[in-house]
Parts: sequence; C-alpha cells; structure tokens
Amino acid sequence: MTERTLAILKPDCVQKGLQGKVIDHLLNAGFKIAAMKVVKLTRETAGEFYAVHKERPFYNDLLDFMTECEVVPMVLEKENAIPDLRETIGATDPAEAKEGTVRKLYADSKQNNIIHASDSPENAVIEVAFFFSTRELIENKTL
Ligand code: FUP
Repeated sequence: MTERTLAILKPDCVQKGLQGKVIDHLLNAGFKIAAMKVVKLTRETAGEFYAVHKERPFYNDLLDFMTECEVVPMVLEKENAIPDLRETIGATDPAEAKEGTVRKLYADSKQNNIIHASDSPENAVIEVAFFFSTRELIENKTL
C-alpha cells in the first residue's frame, strides 16, 4: 500500500550541509517527496512535537538542539513508506545503526541523529498534519 510518512532533516543535518546527500539517499531508496519546507521551530513548537518525551531526562537538551537552526520537514511517499523509512535511516543511536543507513553514515549521537521519521501509521498522520496543510498535501497540486 502506498503510504505517506513524515521526515525531518534536523539541525545537525542542516548545519553540516548534508541536506542534499540525505535527500539523495532517500530518493535512491525509492521515496518520492510529496511536500517539503524549511522552518525554524520555536521552543514551543518543538516541545509540542516531542510532547511524548516531556518527562524524559533528555527533553530539554532535545528542544535546545531542535531549535538551533532551521529544519526541513518533508512528506515522503512510497509503498510501505513508514517502516521502510525507519529501516533506511537506521537505529536512533548511530552506534547501533546498520551499515549503509543514513544515521550510520552521518549521525553523531542519539540526539544529533540527522533525521526524524514517523514510527507508526497513527503518528505519521498526526506528524504530517503538524507541518503541512491539506492544501499542501493534495495530489498534483498546481499553483
Ligand atoms: P527515533 O524514533 O528513532 O527518532 O527515536 P526516539 O523516539 O527513541 O527518540 C525521540 C527523540 O529523542 C530523537 F530525536 C532522539 C532523542 N533522544 C535523545 O536525545 N536522547 C536519547 O537518549 C534518546 C532519544
């Protein structure tokens, strides 16, 4: 089934100038970019996005990191996009990520791990709607 999932190129990806390399990796893995934008998250927006982690010890540092500079949210589309993107980016901790995954190739730590990907169909719907309006998500959009 064709699915849509949300990816975010995180501040470390942007600061290292790796957006092109990571997008190329995703395209080579068969993903189509259905929507993409560049936004600077406020602390409030980042906090809302990561609200499930509010009680975790790393929450404040994570918000510091996610608001360091602009990020690149994108909606990616392909068959089984949600599990396949998780596989393509690799484990949260780059030290545990498989060879050839985005995080193994480019990430430095559990926090500075280059890219976010939705972890379930339910969260993909919520996270896509967090960053993109219905108008930005219709097929064959014209302007
Ligand atoms: P993932 O779904 O792979 O992004 O990972 P998690 O849902 O486990 O973690 C959510 C976010 O918390 C990730 F962006 C990484 C960050 N995190 C830390 O900063 N420190 C940790 O020890 C674990 C996760």
